[in-house]
Amino acid sequence: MKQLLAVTLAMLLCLPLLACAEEVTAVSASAVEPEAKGLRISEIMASNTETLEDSFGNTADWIELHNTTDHPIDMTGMFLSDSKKDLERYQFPDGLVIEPDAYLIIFASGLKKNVADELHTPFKLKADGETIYLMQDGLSVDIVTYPKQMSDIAYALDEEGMYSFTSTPTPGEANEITPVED
Ligand SMILES: [Ca+2]
Repeated sequence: MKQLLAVTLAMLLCLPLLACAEEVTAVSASAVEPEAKGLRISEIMASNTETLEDSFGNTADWIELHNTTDHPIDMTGMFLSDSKKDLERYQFPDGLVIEPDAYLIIFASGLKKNVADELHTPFKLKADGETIYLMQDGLSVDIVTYPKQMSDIAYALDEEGMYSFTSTPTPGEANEITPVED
């Protein structure tokens, strides 16, 4: 009887500890989410020959971001990269804000600096496919790995949250998925 009591007591004592441990785990899990969660890499074009021109008249590769949240997102301290070994290849300008449901275009032109109001990353997008990382404080906000791309065909997020090829590129606007004909 004494033994049973001891076991019961031990269990009773452990219960709050277990509950406590669970709570701590939950808190730390949510704490590792980046502040900019909900900012998506919504569309890319890795082989742009006539879809969109930058201010130089060049048809550089481009990346579109979409703020899918209902609050503005401050891009200060955020990065884009195409290399897992260097996740901070391109840093967004301090104080740049993307409003709710707004889009932002970044030219992956290979230029070393932004030009006026235009954003340019020092890397280009490989048409054969690669991975793009959107980072904040060492945490991934969004990552897209894309396959081999076709000229002037965009790779865009559809309404189900899946990426599809589309022959209707929409840089800076809501995506439109038009299946590519063979
Ligand atoms: Ca778009």
